[in-house]
Amino acid sequence: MRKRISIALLSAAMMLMVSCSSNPAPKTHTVVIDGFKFQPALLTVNVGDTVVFNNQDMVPHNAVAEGKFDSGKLEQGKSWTYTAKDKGTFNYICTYHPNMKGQMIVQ
Ligand SMILES: [Cu+2]
Repeated sequence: MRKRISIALLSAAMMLMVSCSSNPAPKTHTVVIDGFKFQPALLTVNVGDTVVFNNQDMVPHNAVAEGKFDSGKLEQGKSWTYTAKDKGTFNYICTYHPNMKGQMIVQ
């Protein structure tokens, strides 16, 4: 009887440790570039998450946060994946069309 209780306690303690120590699993977010817009234009992610930029427009675009990330030229249908490493608020643009603006908040 006593042994059974201690095993139950041990497994409960282990479950608690697992749920407390692990960060939330990384997520994948998608920013679709369509109609000369980043959609969504404002995106909040956690460190470790990945963000896929996918260009659906017929013209090339990019996503550039100066000193932070640069997708390179994205032709129609092409994707680029960024893994969020540093916390902060990052404004980015398409350098071909500087009126295209987006913001990524990494927390
Ligand atoms: Cu563009």
